[in-house]
Amino acid sequence: MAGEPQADCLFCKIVKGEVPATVVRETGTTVAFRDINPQAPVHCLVIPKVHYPDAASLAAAEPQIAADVLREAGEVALQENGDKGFRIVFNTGAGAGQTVFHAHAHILGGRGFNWPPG
Ligand code: D5M
Repeated sequence: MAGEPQADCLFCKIVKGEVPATVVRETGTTVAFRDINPQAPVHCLVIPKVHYPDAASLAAAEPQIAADVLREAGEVALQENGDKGFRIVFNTGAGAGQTVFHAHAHILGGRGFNWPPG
């Protein structure tokens, strides 16, 4: 069923505590943890506890939870990087570099960023 945990999903396993992660914040609907392969001094992921393959499908099915992810992105940035600014990235689809197919927001901070992004 849509949103149900997937047995073969790494981030569902983090939600269930079956795979360890350095959790920095948790709410009823989201978990935020440090990225294992940081691309900036601050690099956290915010994921919904429900399973959707990407941010767009999450937003279509569960707009309130998608809003929760965005709100938590701001809270994580504030907690980890103060008010110095941050970048939110939603890689969506393999062609855009997505490698884990459970919706997640990258929260990046602590350095400068280029535009257009790479
Ligand atoms: O980003 C997927 C991200 O997930 C990538 O930056 C590495 C991160 N990752 C993968 N495994 C783990 C674990 N176990 N803990 C923390 N972070 C992890 P994507 O947008 O799909 O390319």
